[in-house]
Amino acid sequence: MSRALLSGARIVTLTGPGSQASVTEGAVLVEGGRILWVGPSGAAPEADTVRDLEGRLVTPGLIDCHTHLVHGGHRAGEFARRLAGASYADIARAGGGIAATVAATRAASLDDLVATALPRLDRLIGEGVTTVEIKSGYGLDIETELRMLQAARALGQARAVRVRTSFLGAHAVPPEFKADRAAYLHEVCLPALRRAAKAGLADAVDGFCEGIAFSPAEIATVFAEAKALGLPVKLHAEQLSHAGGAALAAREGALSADHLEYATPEDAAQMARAGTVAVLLPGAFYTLREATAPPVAAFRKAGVAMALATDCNPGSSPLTSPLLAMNMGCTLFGLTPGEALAGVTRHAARALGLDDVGQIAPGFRADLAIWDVEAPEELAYRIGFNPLWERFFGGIA
Ligand code: DI6
Ligand code: FE
Repeated sequence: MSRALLSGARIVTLTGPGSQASVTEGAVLVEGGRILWVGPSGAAPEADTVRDLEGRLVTPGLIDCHTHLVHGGHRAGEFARRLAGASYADIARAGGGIAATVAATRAASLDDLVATALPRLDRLIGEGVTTVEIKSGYGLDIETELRMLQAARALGQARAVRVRTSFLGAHAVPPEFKADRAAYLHEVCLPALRRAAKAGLADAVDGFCEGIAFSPAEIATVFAEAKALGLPVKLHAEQLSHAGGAALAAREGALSADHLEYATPEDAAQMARAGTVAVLLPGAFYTLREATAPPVAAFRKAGVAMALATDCNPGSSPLTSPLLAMNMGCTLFGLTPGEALAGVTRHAARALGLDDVGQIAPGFRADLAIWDVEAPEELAYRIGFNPLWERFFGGIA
């Protein structure tokens, strides 16, 4: 196997405790798609090829751990309605919102879903993303939920990127089941989940715990099925109100609870005990012009790992820039630039239950982003600027 050395780098390994983003001068040795060695350039082992990075910054490849990348249509019309004063919940109650995207997604073929998601995926990849999570949740019938997950898998074949899927059948109650929520859960959501699991289409199970979506008791039913199928869980929790999702996620040992604008210090304490990652989604906070930010200080104090993601979706977060998510995480939520970087690398890996990405250390996958910047803070600091110089996926540029 050939050994490739990247020398003369400034490396942010993200291996330190918490969210330290300290820079070390050095080299990374890659073999067989994995990192074999990290250390000072002068002490590097023999390699077949050597590339001088001339002081460029190397971070782990970015991980976008919460997206709804696969969907039909767009909702630019709703954007205009919200600007004119309608709230996200008003639009949802009037049959727009998620239901509008459900109609467009049901009408889309597998090929359509892949083709329309590819430009969004390419934007993420263009900013150094090497792992992306993609959810279902705009089908809300068995066939379309499965088709969304198939599209997500196809995206992972179409591009050099690792795709992790989450089944999100409990995203909204579709219009045809408004009068019988229990029937939706038992006749559509749970059977779809079983089929997705059997076909190997779901890596995790997600839900939307909210007044306009599902109650903690309803989500618990879905989580019980996930457990029976051996799948990890995660949850959209406390986004628009405090509905009890964060505590449920912690009780169930969820990988992550996501959004969390209305989470409390008590929720933070329970999440810390359970090791549940807080996934912060400033794109949705910004788009919905929310006034209540997630309790970052409480998460920090309790020792909850904080991840950051785009939440790329056609309604509340039409965002395809993890770098802008980092900037917003700092400016809107008060993260430090170091926390923002850990949020799209080390902690995002944890939110997906992955232990071979998100850090630069021997044994980890050689998923790397090389940036034309001097300091890691620059990644979060600039707005609308992309300094990616090169990206390695499994050691391949
Ligand atoms: N919370 C969100 O922000 C997205 N889903 C969710 O549960 C929004 C989905 C949409 O508006 O289409
Ligand atoms: Fe989401």
